[in-house]
Amino acid sequence: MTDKDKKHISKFLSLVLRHRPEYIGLPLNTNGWANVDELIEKSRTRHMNFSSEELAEVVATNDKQRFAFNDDKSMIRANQGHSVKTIDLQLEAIKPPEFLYHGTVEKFISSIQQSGLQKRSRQHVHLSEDLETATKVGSRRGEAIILKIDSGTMFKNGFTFYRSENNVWLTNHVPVEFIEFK
Ligand code: HQG
Repeated sequence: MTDKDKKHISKFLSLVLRHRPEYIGLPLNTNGWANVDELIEKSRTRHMNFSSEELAEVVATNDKQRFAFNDDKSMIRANQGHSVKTIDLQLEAIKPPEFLYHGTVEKFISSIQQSGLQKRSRQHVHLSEDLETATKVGSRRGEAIILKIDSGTMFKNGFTFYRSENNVWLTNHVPVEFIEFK
């Protein structure tokens, strides 16, 4: 498989495991898991042909470790980023670092200054532990603007934080008073 093939499969997996399982009629359980054999079989209906070995390679080499298998490798799910409302990843609430970062772009700033960081179509607001990752996230949309989040104070004020399997920090909403705009 070339890197291009892997990226193509990864994008397809993000679509069906996070956003639109109905695109291939794939059942996801309440915790977001899909049966691997079923995923492979149903993907063929959309001309996405990959073997279980190829799937394992995509999961293992994925730049952001977006997907995970269960212990016996019979099930697969996305580690975060879902928009399917009914999925509960059952993440454990944990204490965040003092500061976290969010990469965004200029056109969203005035709206963020009014309503804070909103989860939009996803289940959570996504935050990064380091500037480099936040810059990459923001750069998907243009020139990145980095917001510094006072997660330590938020936590002291009772806000809940989670960390996904692939180290993305998640929370429900970041009110403006905890955002440093520079
Ligand atoms: C913005 C990718 C206006 C927010 C990344 C962002 C990440 C507001 C966009 C993951 C707003 C939502 C998530 C407000 C937030 N007014 N705009 N009040 N509050 N926004 O894609 O954080 O490659 O849902 O700044 O690497 O960009 O898919 O979130 O620009 O980890 O694995 O609304 O997606 O990972 O966009 O990215 P998204 P995100 P994957």
